[in-house]
Amino acid sequence: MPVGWNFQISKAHFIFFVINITFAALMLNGKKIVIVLPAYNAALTLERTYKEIPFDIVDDVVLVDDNSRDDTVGEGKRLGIKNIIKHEVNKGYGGNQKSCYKKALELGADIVIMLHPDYQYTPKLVHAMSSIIAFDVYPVVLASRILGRGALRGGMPVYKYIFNRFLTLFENILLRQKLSEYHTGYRAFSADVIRSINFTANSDDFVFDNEMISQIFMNGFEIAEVTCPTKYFEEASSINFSRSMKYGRGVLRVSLTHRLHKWGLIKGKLYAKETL
Ligand SMILES: Nc1nc2c(ncn2[C@@H]2O[C@H](COP(=O)(O)OP(=O)(O)O)[C@@H](O)[C@H]2O)c(=O)[nH]1
Ligand SMILES: [Mg+2]
Repeated sequence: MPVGWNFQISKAHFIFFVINITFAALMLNGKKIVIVLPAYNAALTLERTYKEIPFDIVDDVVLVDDNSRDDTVGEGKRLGIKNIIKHEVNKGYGGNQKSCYKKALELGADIVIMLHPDYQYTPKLVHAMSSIIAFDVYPVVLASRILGRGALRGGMPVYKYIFNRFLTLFENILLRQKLSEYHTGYRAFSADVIRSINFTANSDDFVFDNEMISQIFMNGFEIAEVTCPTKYFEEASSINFSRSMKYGRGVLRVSLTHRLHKWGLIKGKLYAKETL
């Protein structure tokens, strides 16, 4: 009977409509948000970090274990994390993030948030950071420990604070930007930004983070910052003085390369237009 048939269709439409509305309400402006956790010996802090993730807007979590010596993977499975990647060899912090971003793009993320699983940065800022991107205010957001006054009070070692300030000043001058810091491990990106930069060309070491910011600015994107509390405790910090020095030298190199490339004096290999 045509009338009954029409009624059936409209009922189906109605259900479809309700489901859509429900999903849209659970998402942030219809955006798929994926949190990536680059992990190395994070078994002791993973649960605390994971439990604070706001799953009212976060759709997926990716845990990449860089061949930890502890049972980070077992802990991730116990918590029910669906996307776990284990590196069979230790690739380094940058190598870890490469796997993170590839997987997040594969999952169809619109917004990707990189959060250290060492519970150093509060997941409670995920809403704020995601909103800035989801509503097209800025395509990248960094959670800055330096914007407020709490970095030293929160336990950041004095030498790290001084290096942070010095490297930030140097980098701001050479990149002609005005960030409060380039060294935070808490960052949110629109997936379009990640796709537009050749992040696979970056270092596998800590300087990866800095190279990524340089590539983002080189491609003409703007970066926003939100104030983030600083928390240093034993399990949250393992980088020692000599590794920090190595990172610092890398930052100086990235900043100089950025400027020389901008002036057209060299061709920086990180800025070649090879995208995923
Ligand atoms: N993949 C990988 N990650 C590492 C390694 N060493 C440290 N990390 C991670 O890099 C991030 C920053 O290191 P962390 O010691 O917390 O630095 P800090 O908090 O700035 O003092 C953390 O998420 C660590 O788990 C490593 O050898 N390989
Ligand atoms: Mg840390």
